[in-house]
Amino acid sequence: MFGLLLLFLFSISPCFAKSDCVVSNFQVKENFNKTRYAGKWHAFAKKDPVGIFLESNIHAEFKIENETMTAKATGLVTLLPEWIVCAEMMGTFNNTEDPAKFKLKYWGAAEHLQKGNDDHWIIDTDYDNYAITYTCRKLNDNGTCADSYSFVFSRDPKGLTSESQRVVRKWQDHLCLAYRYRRVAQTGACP
Ligand code: RTL
Repeated sequence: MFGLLLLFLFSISPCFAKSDCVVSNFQVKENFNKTRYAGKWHAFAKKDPVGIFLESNIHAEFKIENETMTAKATGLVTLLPEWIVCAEMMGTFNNTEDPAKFKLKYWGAAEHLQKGNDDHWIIDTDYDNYAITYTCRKLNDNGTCADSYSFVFSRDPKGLTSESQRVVRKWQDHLCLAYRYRRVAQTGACP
């Protein structure tokens, strides 16, 4: 009986939101408010997708332009072993029926940079300190993700408080990406 009660308590508490790794079951931020999300964010950690990706010194500035969120992101990318650039990327977040789920259409300021249209989910944010985003590019037949990337963003370029890091770690677990993140170096390259 006590065990059942514990099980019930755990299952209703979002902080203990264990998931089955099925992407469509992942929780996202409730009543996401893009106006509060606007402004500058610095990448604190990331989990990479397959292939070439933004490497370090990643930061992004989000704006709202007549109800639509847009962003300009910058980060270091190695295009070829001897060709490392600060990539300036633009993005438009097209709304979907869920206010925390977007279709991110992105392209580079330079023609040779990657273009794409990725799902972009805001998993959690407190707007003032941290945000965690998630993208699945390719689903497995069982609904889990075969190719994902995820960012942990911080308002403070110096990093996240241990309290924010604790919250973020729970969400990384929820996304079935625990221990798959690497810190993003912020060395002042790509200002
Ligand atoms: C993030 C949020 C802010 C706006 C944009 C984003 C994604 C950028 C990506 C860039 C990839 C660039 C590559 C360039 C090499 O050709 C999610 C940071 C646009 C995915 C791989």
